[in-house]
Amino acid sequence: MVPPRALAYAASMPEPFRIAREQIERHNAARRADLEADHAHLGKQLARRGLDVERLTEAAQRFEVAVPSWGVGTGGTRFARFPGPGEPRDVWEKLDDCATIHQLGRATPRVSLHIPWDEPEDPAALARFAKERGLAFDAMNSNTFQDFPDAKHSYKFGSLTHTDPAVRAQAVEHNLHVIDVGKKLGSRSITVWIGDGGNFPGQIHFRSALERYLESLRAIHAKLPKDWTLFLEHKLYEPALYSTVNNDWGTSYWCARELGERVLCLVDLGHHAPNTNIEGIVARLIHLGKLGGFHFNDSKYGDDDLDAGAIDPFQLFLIFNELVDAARSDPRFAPAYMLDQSHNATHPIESLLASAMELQRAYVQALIVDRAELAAHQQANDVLLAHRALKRAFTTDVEPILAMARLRSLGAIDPLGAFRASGYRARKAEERPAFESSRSGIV
Ligand code: RM4
Ligand code: MN
Ligand code: MN
Repeated sequence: MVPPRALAYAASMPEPFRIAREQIERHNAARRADLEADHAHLGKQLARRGLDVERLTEAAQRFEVAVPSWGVGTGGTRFARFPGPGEPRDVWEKLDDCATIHQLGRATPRVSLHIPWDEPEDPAALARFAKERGLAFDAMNSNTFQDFPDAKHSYKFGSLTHTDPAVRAQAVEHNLHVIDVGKKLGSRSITVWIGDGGNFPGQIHFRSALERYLESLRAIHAKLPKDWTLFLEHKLYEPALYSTVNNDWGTSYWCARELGERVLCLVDLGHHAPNTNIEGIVARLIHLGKLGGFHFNDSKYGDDDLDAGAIDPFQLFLIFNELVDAARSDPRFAPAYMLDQSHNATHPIESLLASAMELQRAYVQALIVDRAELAAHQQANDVLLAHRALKRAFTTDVEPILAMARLRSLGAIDPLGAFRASGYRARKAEERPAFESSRSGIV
């Protein structure tokens, strides 16, 4: 199947619709005076707390999180997917949507690709295409959790940990291929998440499966470019429903430690049992020097892949509280931030915009925690005041800082409002008629 964008080029069709700079300027002009007043007022309030609103606004402007290419397609559940009109049909159109997200929100300059879902025929052309749109590539993601038509071996019973060395070799080879593609795109990391595990007690020998995992990772690590990082992503369950090989942060940590310095742990918020203290896990991994990055999302029951901050914004804040705390003592501390969400019921562009904003909010709120005060209350065992010190930051409405950061970075004061007013959705629905095999998002 020839990708639609290639067809479009062939027929020299008009360039796809983009939101014009003037549209955003008009949108901002109508909101600017109110924002300036709100920002100045918040500045006065924060000054009373010894905080400089300008520095906070600059910090908000610097905040970045990568978007997942698979997040711009409509997601689905294992029951059904309800694709919306105009959803991207290939990696080029996905990048167009990612560019729109960054154009309005200014916090998402990088895209994380999934191979082979996003396999580029010509990586150099894709890299140019992204650059033209002000985008770069973040971590690459390998996929050995499903079978693809040309594959020799099936991953039905595992990939990197399969009992058959031939299947493991194929999975290792795939990861090396993903690294190769990533090198051509300017990426510097790969995230390995596998679905390997068992559905029934007795199916898998726990200890040998973990040894096989490590052995396969060693083979990948041996060929990892020197300036690359390998992220290990643990997950409690699913698709394996009884046991999973890399099922928790402890296992992930042990593997990362066995493998070497350039192997770090990646925390996907959805990959824990309900009510797990994820900020505690984050603190542990920071302490052990193995926190590599995040897949941000939110959840209520399982790996729900709901929008970051949608269910438990306080948890998100507490995670950023740990991150900000760690960055104070180590200026080089810079874990990779990525979103990993599935948008089943919302427009993906809107959800990704809103999610990046929620992360930025949690980050700025964490920046305004009075750490000296918090430390003093902790030292004195003043439980309630220590807690209040966090709550005071969490309940501060920092929206004017976020909006001002966007305005100063040439984004939209109200990205969702600007997106709705832009006509983007209707134009894409016309430009991108669904074709039979078009698939985006996770089902
Ligand atoms: C997994 C995990 C991985 C993502 C896949 C699609 O649950 O979160 O990061 O690549 O889903
Ligand atoms: Mn993930
Ligand atoms: Mn997941």
